[in-house]
Amino acid sequence: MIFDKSIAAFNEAIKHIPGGVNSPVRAFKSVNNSPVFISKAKGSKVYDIDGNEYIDYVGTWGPAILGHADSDVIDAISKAAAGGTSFGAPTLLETEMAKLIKYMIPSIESVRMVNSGTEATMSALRLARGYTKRELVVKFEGCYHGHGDSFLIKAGSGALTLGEPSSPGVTSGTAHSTLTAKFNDLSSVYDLFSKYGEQIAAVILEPITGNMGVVAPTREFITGVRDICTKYGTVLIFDEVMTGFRVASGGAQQLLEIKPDLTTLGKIIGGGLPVGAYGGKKEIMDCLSPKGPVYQAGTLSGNPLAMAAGYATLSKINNNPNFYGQLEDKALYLEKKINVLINRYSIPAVYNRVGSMSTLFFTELETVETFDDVMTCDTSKFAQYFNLSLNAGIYLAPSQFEAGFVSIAHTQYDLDKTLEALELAFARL
Ligand code: HOZ
Repeated sequence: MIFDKSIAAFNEAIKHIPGGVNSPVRAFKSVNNSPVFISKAKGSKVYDIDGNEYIDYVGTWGPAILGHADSDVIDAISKAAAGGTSFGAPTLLETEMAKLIKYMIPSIESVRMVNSGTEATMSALRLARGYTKRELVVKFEGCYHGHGDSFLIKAGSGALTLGEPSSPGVTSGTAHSTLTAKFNDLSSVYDLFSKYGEQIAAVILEPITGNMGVVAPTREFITGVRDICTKYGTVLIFDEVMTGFRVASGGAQQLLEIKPDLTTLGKIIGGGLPVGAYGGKKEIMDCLSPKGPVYQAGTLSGNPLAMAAGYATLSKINNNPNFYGQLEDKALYLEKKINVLINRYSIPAVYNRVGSMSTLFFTELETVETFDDVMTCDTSKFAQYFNLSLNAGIYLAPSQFEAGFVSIAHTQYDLDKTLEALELAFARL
């Protein structure tokens, strides 16, 4: 494949944008490459400015569950845009959106729309602190909750990929208010609660991780976390920015049958536009201004274009009783065949999948269940695999520590073409 135009575009971007990108992991740094510049996307495909076509498993990092530029979503955005792009005032669609979210995720009794997943998690944490009148928060190593100061402590995603899991710029005061535990290690949570239990406002986690790659919680771990939060009056926040409407219509909490106190959402809820949301128990949500004293606001919150895109996306999912069954069939097909290839080419790797999100971990281990397991991965092997796949027309997330996504627009032909390309990559590793 030829990437000349993308290379030139990156050289130009670097002069004007820090690192040439508006979000670090996009720079392809950890895969020793320079990014492809996207010109357009439709269905399961993205196209770069050199004219290369890729079968896309990034799905704009999760939102594109219907595929790119879904015609119903585009129609909804166009109609909304014709009526004005921002009012900074209430609209009927915001209430319809809130009702639909509550219907799909029953633990949410009241919901506030914001503009990104980062904003949702920052606001949910402030709310939990305001509600409990406590300061400490527990997060898990490798879990990523956006770039709010409190969460950039042993964080996943780009922060991990680029070697800054605890970012400079976060004050020591903020860092001291964030305690870290180990995912799938309940004793690490008990240790923190035995020392600080009465001071812990919130425990936040990705109930199924995506930002250190896909790792599911054990039953013991997730029920134990729920129980200890209940015991201490700590607000349990499920960060479902990635898993919300992705692993099931009711998110990870539906699959795991665990009710958090608050849920943060993003990605799919915006149908490809910038949206986040947080919601949960009414008693907690009622602490938000103007009903309560905890402040949070935004000119573009509940933006009419974003609501239109999000509502069209969620309605389409909600109106198709077979939606998640169809996604599961596609994702399971890939999983089975990829595991055959892993064996055939004796690749030291573990394929973790929950629904339509998955990660291929390049590790000698037999299973990947913890952050320490994730850290055994051979990132240079991943980089090789990534670049071979890219050259064969498969667009994967450019980091070992991310999830890949299958959309409803991926066809059987796409899946088989993907497997052919991956087989070539495996043969060369
Ligand atoms: N934090 C996102 C992945 N988990 C990256 C978003 C982006 O670069 O667009």
